[in-house]
Amino acid sequence: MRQLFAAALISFVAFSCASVSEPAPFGVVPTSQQVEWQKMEYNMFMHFGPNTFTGAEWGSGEEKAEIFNPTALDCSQWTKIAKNAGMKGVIITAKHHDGFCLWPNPVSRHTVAQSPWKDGKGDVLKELSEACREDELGFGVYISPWDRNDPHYGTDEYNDVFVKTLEHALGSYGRVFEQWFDRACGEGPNGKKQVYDWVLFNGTVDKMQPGTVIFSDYGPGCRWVGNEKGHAGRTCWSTMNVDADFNGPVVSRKELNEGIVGGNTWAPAETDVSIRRGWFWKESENGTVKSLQHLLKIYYESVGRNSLLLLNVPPDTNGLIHPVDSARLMELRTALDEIFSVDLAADARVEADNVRGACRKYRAENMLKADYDKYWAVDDSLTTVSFVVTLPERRAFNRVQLQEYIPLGQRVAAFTIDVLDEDGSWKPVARETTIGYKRIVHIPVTTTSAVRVNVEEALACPVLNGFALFMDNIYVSDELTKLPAGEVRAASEPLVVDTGEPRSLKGFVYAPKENGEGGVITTYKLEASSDCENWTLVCDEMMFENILNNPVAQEVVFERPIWTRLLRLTPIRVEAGTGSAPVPSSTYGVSAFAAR
Ligand code: FUL
Repeated sequence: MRQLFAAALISFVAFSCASVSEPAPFGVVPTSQQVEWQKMEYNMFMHFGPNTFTGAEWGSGEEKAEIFNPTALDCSQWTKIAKNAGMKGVIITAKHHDGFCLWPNPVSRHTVAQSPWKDGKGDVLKELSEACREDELGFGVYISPWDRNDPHYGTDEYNDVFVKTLEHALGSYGRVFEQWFDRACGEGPNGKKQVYDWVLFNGTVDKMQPGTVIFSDYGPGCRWVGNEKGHAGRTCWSTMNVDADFNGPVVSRKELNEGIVGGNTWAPAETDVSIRRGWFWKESENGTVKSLQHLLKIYYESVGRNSLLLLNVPPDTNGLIHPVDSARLMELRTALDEIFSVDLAADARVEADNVRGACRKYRAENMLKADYDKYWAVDDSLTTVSFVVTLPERRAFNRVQLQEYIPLGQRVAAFTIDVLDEDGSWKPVARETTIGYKRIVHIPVTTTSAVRVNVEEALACPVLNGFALFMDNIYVSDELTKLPAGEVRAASEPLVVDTGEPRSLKGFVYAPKENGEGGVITTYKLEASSDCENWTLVCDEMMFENILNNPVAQEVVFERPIWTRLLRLTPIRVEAGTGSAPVPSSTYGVSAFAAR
């Protein structure tokens, strides 16, 4: 009789579950390639080309191909380091704004084929794509539409040249997981104007590499996070608005940073940031490699905020990753392993207020299992719901990790976390907004036996596939806030450096205030004087390259030293800074530029 009853019960559960439908996808959802892309979490960006040899951030396009001559280039050194660092893919600047191609592009006369490297027979894309395959890493390419070398740039023909460039780069080296379109252009008001055919460009990528994730400011595959400092928004939606011609609409840096709730395209944020001050390797920046603490902060504010981290590690003039950078990457890997190796909730029990159709398939325990495609879901009618995770004993932790099952869309708009106090009451420890693919919430070190997560607002019934608890004993401080503030003054005033007596000056450094207060000087004139009265022009209409996107100290080295006592930098163009970037406002000041 008991057996009969059990059989009846099982068939009842089976019958009732069969009638419970899976949650319908909500809004726009990722393609399977976008889901796989997001699961990569942490990739390597590599800026390499003529700038590596000249020290420029934006090459003029007039550099001679002869300068590109790495003495010991070894792509497998790069991929071994990326792999050991825990990264899953590599994206290289196949063509930066100076137009130089790291592969023998048949429609360009400014490539490795014209360089002395390997007697013009070398091909960085070939070597790197092979090394990526060997080390099971994704291979991606950055190909800049802005081209300061190509003679067609600024004419209708350029778009066709660019399409041929794409076809060749994307058709010659096997699978490409991401195409990086940098929309930067520093031509200025009097420069060349190129109307890009984005429909054609994106269509070409789709034709050559179906499903490849296309990066640009807006997407359509993934979007720029709105700053080059390494911070996604604390609120971070994976949706954006993209027009059919891929030309906008114009979105603010805040919208890039936070996404647009209910946007028409799935275009998650990609956080691109350099391990160094600039994007290209410079001997003088070997001492600026970001500290472990800084990199951990970036990791938490990108991967931990529903974004992918694309960390730039630029090879040096030998064609190798410098030991300072690789050592730091290994420190980061060790720290991440230590923080995330023990999930303190792995052996917990979970009980939710609601389980979809009371069906086992959607049980809350699914959140603790490694199977990505098993999730906890609730009834369609619910957009507020809680679950309680009970630990086998009291445990200490300071990170709560949550994951939404993004193949069905991003839904959660607000949630809180409570912990069980010793007196039996629930104590709130966090109030946040979005979750997305992965959210790592920082809470003070807390010792407890139970955690409660309350979804307080959602666009549709929540669907979560991950919950974990970690103890981080390594990331202790936000060292950025400790940097001394410099002198704050309006960027439009001339900046004068008096070195006290005439001497040989090799160059100067200009550092804008990091949140852009007072504006950022983008173009300037420089004069020199030995008596403070008679000024000689050193250079005019000079540009601080990429300074709006990456407003860090810029070092300008003169072609030959100047004998002078004073330098005067007069701003020609001052532009609004990236005030929306969520960095502490007192991080740096506008410092007067200093002679070296
Ligand atoms: C920017 C470019 O202008 C920089 O040079 C760099 O490549 C960065 C990743 O994107 O927009």
